[in-house]
Amino acid sequence: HTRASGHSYTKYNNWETIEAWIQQVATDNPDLVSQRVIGTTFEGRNMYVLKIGKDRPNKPAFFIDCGFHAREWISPAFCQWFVREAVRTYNQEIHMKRLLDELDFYVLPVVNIDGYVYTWAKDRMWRKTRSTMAGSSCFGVDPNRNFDAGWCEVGASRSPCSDTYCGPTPESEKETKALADFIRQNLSSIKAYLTVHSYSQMMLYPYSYDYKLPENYEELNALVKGAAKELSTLHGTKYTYGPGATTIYPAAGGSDDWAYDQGIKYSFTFELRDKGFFGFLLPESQIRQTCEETMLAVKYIANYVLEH
Ligand code: ING
Ligand code: ZN
Repeated sequence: HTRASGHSYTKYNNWETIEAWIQQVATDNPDLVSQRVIGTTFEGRNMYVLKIGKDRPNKPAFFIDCGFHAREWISPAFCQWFVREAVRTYNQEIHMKRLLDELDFYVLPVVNIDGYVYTWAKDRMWRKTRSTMAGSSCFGVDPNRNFDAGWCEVGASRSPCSDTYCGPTPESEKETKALADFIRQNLSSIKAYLTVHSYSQMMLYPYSYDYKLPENYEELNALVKGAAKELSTLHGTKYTYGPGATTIYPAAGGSDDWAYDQGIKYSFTFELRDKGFFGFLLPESQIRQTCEETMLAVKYIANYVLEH
């Protein structure tokens, strides 16, 4: 069922199609899915969060966002896939039923909508938001350098023309402010945070803004080690894992570090396929396999979170 005109889970969908799909998936699955607008982007587009789970009081929650960086198209594709698999398998798989009976998933399918639209219309390799700055002719802030976690201290730039521009202040972007406000408002229920990026096949956890390790470092490492092993069982895809600073590069202002410091002890960044052959231009023919294997990792982590 669940169809919005032109929408496909095995193609990259433009924002108009994703927005119609959000309405449709909520309308078609009223017992499991609800939708709300958590803010608007710089250019005035609605930002949506889908809540997926069986309605029950005092449920813990798992927050997942996609589409921080405009050109990482596999990321929004994964969020759409996740929602479809959740509603499709609820009545077929005891594991998914248990997850949705006992957890709520908040899914934000595209954070940086303006940037995503820009990659469809003008520049496929755009990364940042599309905000304008007084005194600069360059556009946009890197949303993953814009959170208040060691803000702009390392791996970020104060130059508005840089691709890693941290912005004039933390949460200067309407998009990051809306996301941070939503998490602050739901902090008592949110037990896990996952932000989905591409590419390089990595599972990262805090910290990226510093070489210090999180207090539950050993637990997080064992957890992503298990998730990476689980992911690899499907197609043999290899993921590396570890703290952001030493596994990918030191970078301040990222959302996973911020969420962790808010008290969300299970906080991750996934970097999906591939390892650079196609890079951001991952062919549509790889959407299915990428999303299927990533589902295994996300379900593995969700199960763990549920039991702890
Ligand atoms: N990688 C992330 C980036 O924003 C990252 C890596 C993760 C940085 C967590 C900081 C914190 O640069 C991509 N591909 O965007
Ligand atoms: Zn990214």
